[in-house]
Amino acid sequence: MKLYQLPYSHYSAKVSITLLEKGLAYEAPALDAGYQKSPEFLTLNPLGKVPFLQDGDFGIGESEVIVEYLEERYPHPALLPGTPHERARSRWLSRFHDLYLGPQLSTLYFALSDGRAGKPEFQPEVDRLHELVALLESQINPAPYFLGSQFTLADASYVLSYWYIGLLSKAHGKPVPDADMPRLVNWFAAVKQRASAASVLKAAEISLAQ
Ligand SMILES: N[C@@H](CCC(=O)N[C@@H](CS)C(=O)NCC(=O)O)C(=O)O
Repeated sequence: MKLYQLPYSHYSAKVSITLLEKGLAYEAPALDAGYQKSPEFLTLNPLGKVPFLQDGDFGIGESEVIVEYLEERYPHPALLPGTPHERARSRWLSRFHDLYLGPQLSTLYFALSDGRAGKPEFQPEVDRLHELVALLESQINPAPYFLGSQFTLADASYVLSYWYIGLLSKAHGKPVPDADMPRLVNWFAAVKQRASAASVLKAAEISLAQ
């Protein structure tokens, strides 16, 4: 399998963690930032976004679609819980990440280099991140993972994004204190022990330090 990804992309991290958790062998070529818009890549993924997975002659984009595909195609170990209610809950958390928290983190990330950071008119975007973190905090009760003792796709979604919550809220001058997200803090303490999460976090740190 070949995963087109960027090590600092929170959507890519979700797929890398899923592949690692399932013990699936894959290659991840080093890509330059902006490779997503190259003609070569656009023929694979016309949306021009990573992650994109090539599995034999089958290629698919969009992180959540990719991990759901992997779950169906390679069901062991399972990364969705057993009951319909739990599965819906896991998917709700993944959806909340992809539609709300993830894009807000992207907004804050790009603002650091496009001149918007620090401007008074940008402050609502920073406040919005705090609101989304509070909302997420109100929706979880980790034990130690979001759905209990089983690590699921929902957990995979948030590993790199949790790290970005700290990094970006601080960079924008309004850190989210641990006291505002005690459940997430406890969740991350468990999640970062996993080899999959540790390796993806390390790769992101290295790539952002370059
Ligand atoms: N909904 C997409 C979002 C993917 C995404 O936004 N990827 C970013 C990197 S984090 C990207 O490739 N952006 C390039 C662009 O939009 O031009 C997913 O879940 O895969």
